[in-house]
Amino acid sequence: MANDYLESVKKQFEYYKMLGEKTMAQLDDAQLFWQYDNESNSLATIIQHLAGNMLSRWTNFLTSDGEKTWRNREVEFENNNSTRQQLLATWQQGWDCLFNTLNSLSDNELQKEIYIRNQAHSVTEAINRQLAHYPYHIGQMVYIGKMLCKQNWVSLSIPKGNSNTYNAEKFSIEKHKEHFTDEVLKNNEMDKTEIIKNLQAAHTQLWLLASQLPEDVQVKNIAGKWSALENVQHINKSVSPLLKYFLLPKPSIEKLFGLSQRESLSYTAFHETYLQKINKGVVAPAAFVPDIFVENNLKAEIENGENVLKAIITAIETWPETDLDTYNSPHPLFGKVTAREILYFTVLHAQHHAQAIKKIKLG
Ligand code: NI
Repeated sequence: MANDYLESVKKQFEYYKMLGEKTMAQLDDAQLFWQYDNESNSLATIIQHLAGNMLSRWTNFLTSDGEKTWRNREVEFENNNSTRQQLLATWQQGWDCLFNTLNSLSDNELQKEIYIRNQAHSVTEAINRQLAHYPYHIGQMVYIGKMLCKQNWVSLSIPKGNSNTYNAEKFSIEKHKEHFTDEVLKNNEMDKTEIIKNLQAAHTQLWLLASQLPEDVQVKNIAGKWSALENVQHINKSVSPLLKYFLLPKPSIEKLFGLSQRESLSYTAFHETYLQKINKGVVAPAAFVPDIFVENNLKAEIENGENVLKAIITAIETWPETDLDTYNSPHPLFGKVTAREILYFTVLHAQHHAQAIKKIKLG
C-alpha cells in the first residue's frame, strides 16, 4: 500500500505539471506576464512562487526545516523573470528539485518527522500539503490562461459538452486497475495517428488562410513581411526534404543520421523548445527561402504541397510506432532530432506560418 502511495503521488504531481505547461504553451510571451489588476498575480508570479516554494520545501527534505533561511518569499511575488525562457527555467528548477527528492524517498521513510516553520509533519503529511498547494495554484494558471485565450482555448480536460460521451467510453470498459493520470500522461506523447491528424489540420489551415485572401493581397509584402504565397512556398520547401527522409531505407537512415540515444521529447516539451528558438529570432536557411516573385502561382503551390504531404503520410504509415523514437533526423535549427520530433516540428512550423498569414492585414 505504502509503495502505491509514492507512485500515485508522483503521477499526480506530473499530471499537474503538465496542466501548467499546456497552459503556458497556449499563451504568447506578453500573456505570461499579464495581470488582471495590480492585486492579482500573473502566471509569471505564480510560477515564481511555486518554484520558490518547491526549492525551499524539497531541498534537504528529511534533514532541514522546509522553510529555508535563504528563501525570500516576498521576492517571489515581484517580477524577477522577464522572458519565457527564464520563466521556464525557474519552473523546471522547482520541479526537478521536487522529483529528485520524491524519487529518493522510500516507503519506510513515510512516517519520519520533518519540520516546516518548526511545525512537525510526518513525511506523508508534508507531501499531502504540497499536493494540495501546487494544484491550487496551477488551477489559477489554467483559469488565467482560459480567460486570455477565450474561444481559442484548447481544453485540458473533458471539453464542454462531451461529458456524456466521455463517461460512456469509460464505463464501457470493465472495472480495472489503472492510475487516472496514465492515459493523459501517455497521450502527452502524440502517437502516429494523432500526428497525422495534426499534420493535415495545420497544413489545411495554412492553405485555406492563404487562398481566402484576395488575389492581389496573396502576393503582397506588407511591412517587409513574407506574403501569403511566400509563406506557402517556404513551407513547401521545408516539407519536401521530409518526404525524401521518410522514404529512405532504415539502414540508410541509420548510416546517415544515426540512432537516437534518448527518448523523444513530449509534444509539449518540444513545443516549448520550438518557441524558445522562434523567440530568439531565426532566419530561414537559404534553401528554405521563397523564390523571387514572378507570378501568383498559389494554386499550384498548394496543390504541390497537398501532394507532398499526402506522400509523407503514406510513407509514415508504414513506419512502426517505435521507429519514430529510434531514428535520428537532421534539422537545420535543432540539430539531430528524432523522427517523431521532426514531425512535431512540421506541425508547429505550419501552424506558425498559418499565424503569419493570419496577421496579413487586408487592404
Ligand atoms: Ni519557417
